[in-house]
Amino acid sequence: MDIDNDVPMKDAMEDHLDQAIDEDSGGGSVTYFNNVSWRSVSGIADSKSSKPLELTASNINQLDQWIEHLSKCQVLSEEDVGKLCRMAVDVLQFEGNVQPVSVPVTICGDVHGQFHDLIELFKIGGPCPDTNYLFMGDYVDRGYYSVETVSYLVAMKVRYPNRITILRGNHESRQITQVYGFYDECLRKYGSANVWKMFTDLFDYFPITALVDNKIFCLHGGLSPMIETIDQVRELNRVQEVPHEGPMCDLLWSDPDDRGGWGISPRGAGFTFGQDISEQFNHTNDLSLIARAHQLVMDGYAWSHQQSVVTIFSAPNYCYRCGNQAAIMEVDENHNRQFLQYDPSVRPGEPTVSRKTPDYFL
Ligand SMILES: [Mn+2]
Repeated sequence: MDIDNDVPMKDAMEDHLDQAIDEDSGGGSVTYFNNVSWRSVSGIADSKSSKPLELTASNINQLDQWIEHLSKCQVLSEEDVGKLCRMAVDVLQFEGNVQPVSVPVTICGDVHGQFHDLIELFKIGGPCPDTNYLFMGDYVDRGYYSVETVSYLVAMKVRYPNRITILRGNHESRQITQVYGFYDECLRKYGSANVWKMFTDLFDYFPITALVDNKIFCLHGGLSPMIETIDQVRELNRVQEVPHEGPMCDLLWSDPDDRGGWGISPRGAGFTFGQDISEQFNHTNDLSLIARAHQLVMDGYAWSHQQSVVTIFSAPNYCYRCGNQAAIMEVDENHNRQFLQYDPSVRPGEPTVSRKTPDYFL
């Protein structure tokens, strides 16, 4: 794959500069490509099993080979992606809408196809499966290596299902990936939309939230005016494309805000929610914290609502030009929290971008 021939990210994104870089639009302002043909590809869920995938010696051997290959930032064959996605369905379909997670665990935010920075994340946080990980979505779009990034994380999930949790972000969606890069990347790297179809079908099975030791509620976006209790999240039917509105949409799209109460989101999907909302939700559900991702924060993490909510963003120098640090949050056996910050990994041949972003841009 000759990455040098790609249109620079900067040019590819000019069309979207009217929107703030961290505020993807979920509303009707984008045009979707309705003429792509993907429905003819056989579905990855056609042979869904009635019980969770058993890790046989041959499965493990295959997965270890794929992980080794992917760790060098090399894509799997289309056939192997199909096998991987079918295995992943038989892991993820048995997880809950609110997937229980135990401490210790390291909680991570958006990655957005920045594969080399994901490898840096595992260097900073410790290798999986020695360290338990919880990723809060947005693996694809924006960066150059969405295919490698999501293939790697899904392979790790299937290989170490109890060591890594991967939630769904608003970019794990058929519609959003057609606008922000993953669809085009699949076409470029595979010559057809088949791999995109397989992954976006798989995304329907990703859990939408996780609950760390019954105390830290983790999700990509934020709260919903239609959800008061965590049990209400458990009742949702999550196996579908991310809807344009409603509770599942809100969980993947909403943002905390300085204003109290519910507000209209500038993203065109989800809501903004104030400190009163966060405090009520944490009180009702006996939580200590809401951990979420979804927004670029310059230090890689940011507190809101007097430490009721934390935002974690794990794509350093987002879009190769934002100049932000990335962070992950370690939660130890005693629920002590520690943030680990990191800068972009340096790699030859990548565009060099100033770390300093002018104020007017953000
Ligand atoms: Mn997001």
